[in-house]
Amino acid sequence: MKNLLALTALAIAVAPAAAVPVWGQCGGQGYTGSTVCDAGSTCVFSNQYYSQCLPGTATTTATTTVGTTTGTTTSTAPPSSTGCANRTKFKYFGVNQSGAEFGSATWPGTWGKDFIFPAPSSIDYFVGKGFNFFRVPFQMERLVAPATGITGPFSSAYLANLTATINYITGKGAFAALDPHNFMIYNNAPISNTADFQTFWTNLAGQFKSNSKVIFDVMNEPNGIPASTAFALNQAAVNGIRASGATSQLILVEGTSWTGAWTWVSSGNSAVFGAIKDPNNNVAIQMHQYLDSDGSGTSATCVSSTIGAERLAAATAWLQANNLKGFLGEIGAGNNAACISAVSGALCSMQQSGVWIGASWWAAGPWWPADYFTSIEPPNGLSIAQVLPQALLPYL
Ligand SMILES: *[C@@H]1O[C@H](CO)[C@@H](O)[C@H](O)[C@H]1NC(C)=O
Ligand SMILES: *[C@@H]1O[C@H](CO)[C@@H](O)[C@H](O)[C@H]1NC(C)=O
Ligand SMILES: CC(=O)N[C@H]1CO[C@H](CO)[C@@H](O)[C@@H]1O
Repeated sequence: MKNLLALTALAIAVAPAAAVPVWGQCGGQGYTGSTVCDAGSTCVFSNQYYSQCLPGTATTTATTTVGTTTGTTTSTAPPSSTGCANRTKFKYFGVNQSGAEFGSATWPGTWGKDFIFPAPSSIDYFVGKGFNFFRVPFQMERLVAPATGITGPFSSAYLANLTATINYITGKGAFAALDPHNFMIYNNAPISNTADFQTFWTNLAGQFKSNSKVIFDVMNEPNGIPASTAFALNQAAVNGIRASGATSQLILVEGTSWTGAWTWVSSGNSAVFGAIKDPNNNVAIQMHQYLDSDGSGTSATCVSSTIGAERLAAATAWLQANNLKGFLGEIGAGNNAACISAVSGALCSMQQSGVWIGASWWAAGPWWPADYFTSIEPPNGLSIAQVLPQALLPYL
């Protein structure tokens, strides 16, 4: 009801100018532009500061049932890609494969007790569905021991298992992203030495330089550091990777503040990451986005059925304005109608934007508890029954 009143008020207050394209802003406090959306989309109240043109016809007070989950939701986003006109498919689409980074701060830890590598059967499952991307997190301290530091030699046993996983994935024709899942923290201290970090990446990329299906994901979710520091470390890594002779593979850089898409501007990342330079011109900006109220990915309740597209809108506009490519390395949400619509809306907005080249669900992995709300580990992870067929497979 509140939504309808807000829309009515907006329509009266502002004389319509040219229509707003889908996903554009169409209202909000201080907004003076058009409140009329292009044909096929509707102006939907998001919050007091923001209304947005979303695909479809407004059903802001309707009760909608999506798929087999019943529930009351204010759905406007399409439950499948059939409602997502003129989309461009992702080049990379898949899941995170969690396990090797488990057992945080247990170094080196014991295989099978503190950490594990992804199951080949799980990789087969997703390749069989048509996915072609896996993000493989690992813990740096297991690869390069604190005793010798990040420029030291690799643990041959951990590297061998990591390489076996990567080679298994790429042997199936899919892409594998190497993901040091360290938040820009190593051995309990922030990574700050750009030269050392560059050397770490020259060494690691050197191990994989002849595998064209490997992707280098510089660092998972830096946080607690200025955007400019995160940028300098990422730029050093790009330089180090190319210096190793790995000149063709995609590199993914991540900003501070957990590389959140919805905080890309407020974190300061937007002010610095536009300057990223890759001599081989194959770099993309990796961002993460969860759809719960604090954006942490810890609650199965989504803010609304349209929150996915809304939280990505500013980041998408930044990518477009800076002529950069984006990669949504983590998205995850609950197994319910509102979240399924929100995820679908997010992926639709990305595929319509022309600037997002990939996405991956958080997460598969053999050790997620049965009730972990975004587990997509086959056969029974909670995201398998509904999220997978209704919100992910339509965007292949
Ligand atoms: C999709 O693209 C075609 C061709 O450019 C265009 O005619 C059509 O209007 C577009 N549809 C929507 C819904 O944007
Ligand atoms: C590597 O994997 C094998 C099993 O395939 C296991 O026995 C070994 O402990 C693992 N080592 C490390 C360091 O992961
Ligand atoms: C929802 C979720 O599990 N998010 C996780 C994403 O990855 C980071 C790093 O492992 C975790 O801290 C989050 O909990």
